[in-house]
Amino acid sequence: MNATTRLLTTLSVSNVFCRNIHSVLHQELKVAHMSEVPLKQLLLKNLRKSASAPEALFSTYVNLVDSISSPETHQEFAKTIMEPYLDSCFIPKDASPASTYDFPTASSSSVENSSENIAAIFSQEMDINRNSGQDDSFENKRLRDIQRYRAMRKWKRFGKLKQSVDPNDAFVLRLMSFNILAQSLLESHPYLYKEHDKEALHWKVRKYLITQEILQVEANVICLQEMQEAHLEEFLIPFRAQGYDYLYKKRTNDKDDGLLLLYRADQLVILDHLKVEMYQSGIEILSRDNVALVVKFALRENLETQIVIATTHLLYNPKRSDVRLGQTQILLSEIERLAFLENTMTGPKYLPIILSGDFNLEPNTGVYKFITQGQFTYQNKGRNLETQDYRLLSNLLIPPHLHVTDGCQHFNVLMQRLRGEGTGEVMLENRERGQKRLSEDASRAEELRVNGGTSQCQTIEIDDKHSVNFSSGTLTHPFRFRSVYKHKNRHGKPEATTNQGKWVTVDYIFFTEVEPLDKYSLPTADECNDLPTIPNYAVGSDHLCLAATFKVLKKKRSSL
Ligand code: KL2
Repeated sequence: MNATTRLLTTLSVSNVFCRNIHSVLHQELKVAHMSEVPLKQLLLKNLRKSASAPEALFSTYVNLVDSISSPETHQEFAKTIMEPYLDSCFIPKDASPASTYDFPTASSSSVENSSENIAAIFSQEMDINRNSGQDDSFENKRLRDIQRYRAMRKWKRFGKLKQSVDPNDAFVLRLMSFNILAQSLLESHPYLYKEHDKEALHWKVRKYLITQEILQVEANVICLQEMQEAHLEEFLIPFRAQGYDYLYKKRTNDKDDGLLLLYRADQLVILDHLKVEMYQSGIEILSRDNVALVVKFALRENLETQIVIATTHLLYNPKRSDVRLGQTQILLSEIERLAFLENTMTGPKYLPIILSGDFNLEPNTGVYKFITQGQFTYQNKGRNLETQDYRLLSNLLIPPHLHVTDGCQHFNVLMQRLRGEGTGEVMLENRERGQKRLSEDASRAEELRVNGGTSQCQTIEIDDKHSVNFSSGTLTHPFRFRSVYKHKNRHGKPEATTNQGKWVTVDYIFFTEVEPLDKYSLPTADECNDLPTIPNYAVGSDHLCLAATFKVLKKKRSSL
């Protein structure tokens, strides 16, 4: 294990770091000298992201060390004054995990061996009953944690009666959503994992637990967030073997993780898909690297039966709910163009939609209300989308030159749909598709209709029945999303999907036009507090997974 890896996987390092801040500063300057990385920008970026200055400094240090890839530099680094006290945070090289965890066949300290042993332990399906009543060893405690976790995650039916589904009438679709915690993110925020079992943080151990839990749920569609690109190929192996195919979309720019959507290729066919980038150059509110996948599926056995499934991982920064709102507006406008079926007397008709992922926002906050109620006024709210008395948002959220209306529709798509005019081209840039925003000439033609340069509210009539708004201060969307989870148990205790200082819900499965049959129930925050902080030996990520089963009505084949 080289010095960098050791540094990054150290859990108590930030405590040590705080005690040795002078050495770190000295070291940071030394490493900065060896690196091409602009120290000031990096530090500023980390200050923005971190909860405290020491954490920012430590992240900067880690980033710097990580940026230096030559073995000589690592050697140089290994010789430095950091080493003695970093070493003290690690299991010594020759220490066997057997001494700590007493794995049945553990004989070496390699992670590979540890994970194989863990696999062996898990596959024996918990010797816990045999062991209980004997010594209260660490091993027994761990097995009890696994059992307690499993007891928390029962499948619960919607409604009292068991629904029977006639396969001639409906398809049973099970969807899972899971933020699996990219190892790179775990390693770049080591101060978050001080209290954890070190061994449970190795990617091999976490990958095993994550894969086991996903496969055991037997979903037809699996939406994963924080899939590290470098881990993708090895991660796919068991899923490929089970007949899953996939789409992957990395977050933009320098991020190395993204969204992985796996689907059962023997049951579902992809008719169309969008790899959505929220990043739009030169626009502050859309300057983050978050992405989404929007996929139009058909049943392989009945191609007329279609559904749109989308997943995303929105910005983390707890203070910038305005950014998450702008990102949601982009995402919903992309879902809108893929899910659109037809205009009817009562309004547009859409395919069934399931939208899932890590939205980094809590129930009943601004963006949640927008998604579930279809309307939200941001004007005169603070950046957290709550009322506050300074730095109020104006009527302008995302700029009109993107041609995304306040109703979450692409203006050009609407013009083509309703008037048969224009190219129907979307004005979002997309680096993966090499799609720039429309050239000046093309956009000038569009500007005749939408004044992209103004921040004034604009209303544009498309035909005698349809008009659209830009920068009105209020967003709407045409979908009636419901959440699978109600975020509280029957006693009113809040459920949780992750721990952000406290246990909270930030992951969701929203749906329209399908009938939920059952869900993989979530524990309450209080119940989560009874388990060792995740990731642990029962849960491989810092989020809990969500899953639900839906009844998708089959289209009757039109008889000739
Ligand atoms: O909460 V998350 O964790 O949905 O699992 O999504 C983000 C955060 C992820 C991608 O940005 O990285 C995590 N403190 C804690 N966690 C952070 C921080 C931070 N300062 N920055 C990013 N993440």
